[in-house]
Amino acid sequence: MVRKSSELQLLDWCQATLMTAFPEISKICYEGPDSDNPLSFRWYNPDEVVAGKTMKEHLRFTVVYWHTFRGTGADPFGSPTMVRPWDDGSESVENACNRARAAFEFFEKLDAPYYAFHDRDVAPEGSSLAESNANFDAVAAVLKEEQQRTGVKLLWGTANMFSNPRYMHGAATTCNVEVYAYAAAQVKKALEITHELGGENYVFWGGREGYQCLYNTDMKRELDHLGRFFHMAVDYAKEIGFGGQFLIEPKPKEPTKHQYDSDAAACLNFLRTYGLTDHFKLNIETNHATLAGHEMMHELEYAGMQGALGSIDANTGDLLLGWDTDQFATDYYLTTQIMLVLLKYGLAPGGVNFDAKVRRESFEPVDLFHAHIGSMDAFAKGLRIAAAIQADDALSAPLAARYSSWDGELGKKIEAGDCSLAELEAIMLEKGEAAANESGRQEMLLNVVNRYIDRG
Ligand code: XLS
Ligand code: NI
Ligand code: NI
Repeated sequence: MVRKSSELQLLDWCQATLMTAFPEISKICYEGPDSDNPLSFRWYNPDEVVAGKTMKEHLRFTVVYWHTFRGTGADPFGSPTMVRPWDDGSESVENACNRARAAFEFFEKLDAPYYAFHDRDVAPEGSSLAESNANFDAVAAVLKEEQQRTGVKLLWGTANMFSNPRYMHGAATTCNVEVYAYAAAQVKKALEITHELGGENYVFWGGREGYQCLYNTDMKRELDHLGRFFHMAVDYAKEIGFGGQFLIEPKPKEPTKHQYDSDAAACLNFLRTYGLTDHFKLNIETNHATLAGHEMMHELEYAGMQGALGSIDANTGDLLLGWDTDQFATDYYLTTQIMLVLLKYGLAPGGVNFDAKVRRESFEPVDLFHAHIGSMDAFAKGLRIAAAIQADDALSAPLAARYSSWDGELGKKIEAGDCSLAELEAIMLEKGEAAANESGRQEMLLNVVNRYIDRG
């Protein structure tokens, strides 16, 4: 049974290594929708085939290292709250290695096939770049060993170029050329380790790439530098034979007032301007979409329709708050909408990456399981619902019907670029008035989705 946190705190990690980091928890299994066991899956049945593939293949669930193994529960008003018996709280390499073993026990017990990290999540920053690189190498050796032992794979790696004070003005958009060089070195190393660990993607989230004030910002110069930086990363990946997908993660604000990669449209415009569209796709995050004033489905569709949907950071925000609360998503409407778009465009080599954290009040290790289980189930249920909607053409048939006037001769001519304003004017002068409109049937379609949600 679940232990009380006070008991867990008493566990000495030296003893715990002989035992386990999560001694009270065994592997989480699928028990079906009627199960009352909170430590079981009710909808995520990894080997069940839905829409031609197993759920495991569709969903590619990923645990993030930063929130799940480095999140402390600290906020601007209070100190850390998390109880993590395997972590001695130090910045030593030894502690980092212990933590890595605890993390893999978690991935294994949760049956998560992937994980993702920043360089500085997994290994402590040293007092020089060389020392940081050596620390990263030492922990990467343990990660590799654990990957081999468990079969858990690396979805993506990235470099944290925002926490250290050197990055106060940004990394690839900094006004300080040596900080830019330092960031380049950090990405070079993170690419090498991601490659070494068989990472399937490499992500750039803008960190502090943006501005607080335009009076002190040369926007054009900063964006040119960012474009150069990405080209150098692409060249280096080629040089070392890293074939993973590069991803940019849009976010409109936080920590800067304006982040350059503000939304999918801004990112794609940037990639096109700097000749990078062949090398990058997007990693779309729900909470970032809503901060940008978009629905997640909008951002996914916008990226997908341009062949640029790479991966998702699966979380949710609080619509009453204006910042990135990174909560675990459990809303079936949201997961259904996400899965409708993912079924349309596909997700691999991306994944459903839980860039989400437990609330600071949910401080016990078991809460990490509850959080992931709930969201894995919500995505699995969303997949089932979306697959049923898709199989019945329940949304696509009315959608096609709505545009059917474009399937006639006139529509085809316009779409083929074969028409002028004058020709269209001639047609309408002759007809005198356009054909009558038909209802958009929005309310009916919302009811259709509800019907599929009811059936599960
Ligand atoms: C921050 C981002 C971050 C990225 C990885 O808001 O979501 O967690 O996913 O750098
Ligand atoms: Ni993210
Ligand atoms: Ni985020």
